[in-house]
Amino acid sequence: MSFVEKLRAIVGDKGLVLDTQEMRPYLSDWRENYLGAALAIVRPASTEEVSEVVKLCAAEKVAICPQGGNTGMSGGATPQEVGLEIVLSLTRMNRILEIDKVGYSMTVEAGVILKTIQEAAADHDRLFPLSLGAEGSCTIGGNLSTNAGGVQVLHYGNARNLVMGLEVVLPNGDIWNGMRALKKDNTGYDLRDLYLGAEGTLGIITKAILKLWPKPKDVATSWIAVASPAAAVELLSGAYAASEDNVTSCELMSRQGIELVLKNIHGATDPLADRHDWYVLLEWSSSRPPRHGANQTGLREKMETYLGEAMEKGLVLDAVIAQNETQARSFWALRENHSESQKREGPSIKHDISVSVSKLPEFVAEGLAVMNRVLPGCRPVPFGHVGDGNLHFNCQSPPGWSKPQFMHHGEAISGAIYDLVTRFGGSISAEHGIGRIKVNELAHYRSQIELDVMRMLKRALDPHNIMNPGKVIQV
Ligand code: FAD
Ligand code: 2HG
Ligand code: ZN
Repeated sequence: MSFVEKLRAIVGDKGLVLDTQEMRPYLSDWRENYLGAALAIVRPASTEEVSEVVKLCAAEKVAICPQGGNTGMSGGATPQEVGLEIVLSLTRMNRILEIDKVGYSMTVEAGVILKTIQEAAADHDRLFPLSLGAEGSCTIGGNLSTNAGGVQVLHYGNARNLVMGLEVVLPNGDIWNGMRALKKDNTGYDLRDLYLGAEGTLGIITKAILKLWPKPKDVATSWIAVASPAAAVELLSGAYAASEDNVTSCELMSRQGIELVLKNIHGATDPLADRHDWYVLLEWSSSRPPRHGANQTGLREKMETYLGEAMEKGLVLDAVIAQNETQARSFWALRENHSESQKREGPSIKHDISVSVSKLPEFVAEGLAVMNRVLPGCRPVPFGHVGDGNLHFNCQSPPGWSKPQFMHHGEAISGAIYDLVTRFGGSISAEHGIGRIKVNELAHYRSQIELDVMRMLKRALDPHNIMNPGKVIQV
């Protein structure tokens, strides 16, 4: 029997994509940086099928590229060009298996779309707080494998903090059952943490037990013009106490980014009459319903008072607080459409960096100068999660440039930014992971000891290097 026929025997016709046209969407990434090739797209329907497929691949030394919603930003879900791998898509494993309302947990298969999880939690008066622009198409398996961040990390933590148990198929096909709904567990090394953020290079996440939180009942969202990133950081710093610890999002954007969204996204509108250089989207939420009346205020009133005081101090130049959910959503659309509008505008280079929050303003000033020095005429588009010190310090090509023309300068621009990040004691990948795009950078910017330990782990757990080869670390 041929390899493909053996695969068919495990997953059936429904679980196999061989047609060239149908395979195409699985073979390139969201950013269209890579176009890979594969022997087949394999779509198992259960953990047992994943295990059988992996056992077959281990026996025949065929490499596997795990894939969820294929929204990753680092090329980790795209197979290499040689065409000797299979893409193992988890998208048929899309069942929510249990919601434990009392225990605040949800058990899911790896291919469930993030938005489906958020909605299921809300239907049970609970919150699953992971929230990001790709939530309508990314999967929880991909979120956990990239240790995704998003817009509520400053309050709830990133994906690593939102999960209790995992089930993983190991590179030899064994199934590790770590499906324990435990908030505390010190029994030896934490295997769970090993697979979170491993980008499919150590095994395949097939199930997870997620943590839930109370559903917010009082939400205040504002769109704020600030003079500088320093004002944004100071505004956030004071907001923690003013909101009584209810800051759930704080996102920074520049006028350049807003211009791109207004130009490229149908229906986008500027909430403020005048143009400003910098904007903050600030959201406070609480599970306590707003109580109005004598000496009782909801978050909206508290936010109004806080922003009024900040305006008197010169921290805030102008601001509008959303009066309803529709208006809040329109503010969020301006923020969440940054990636899409950059894509529509033309070629861009992304830097998914972090530095400590207090150093962020200085980093931005130096980073903008660096970009303009390396490529005069390029359009810096810094935006992102100011509360995490994590900015997408992106660079849009000068207008009208082709991708090859712009990418010619990619190494010089990124090298200069990563050197600056290193000088600031920051990280060259705060959210999107290493994937394929930053393999050389990881090797350059992490210490020899760290690289040696990572390599030892990879070799021990995946001795034949069949799990997503060429991603994260070269062995
Ligand atoms: P994929 O892209 O399919 O895969 C990502 C990586 O995980 C690959 O290395 C893949 O091999 C591996 N993988 C996937 N599933 C499994 C599995 N079950 N087991 C083992 N390995 C697996 N990221 C953020 O962190 N924060 C953001 O705010 C954010 N916003 C985004 C906005 C947009 C518009 C887009 C397009 C992307 C954004 N991302 C963001 C990037 C991306 O990391 C997330 O969308 C998401 O976590 C990826 O999930 P996915 O299912 O699409 O994974
Ligand atoms: C976000 O925060 C994502 O919107 C994507 O992480 C960032 O496109 C980007 O650079
Ligand atoms: Zn982000």
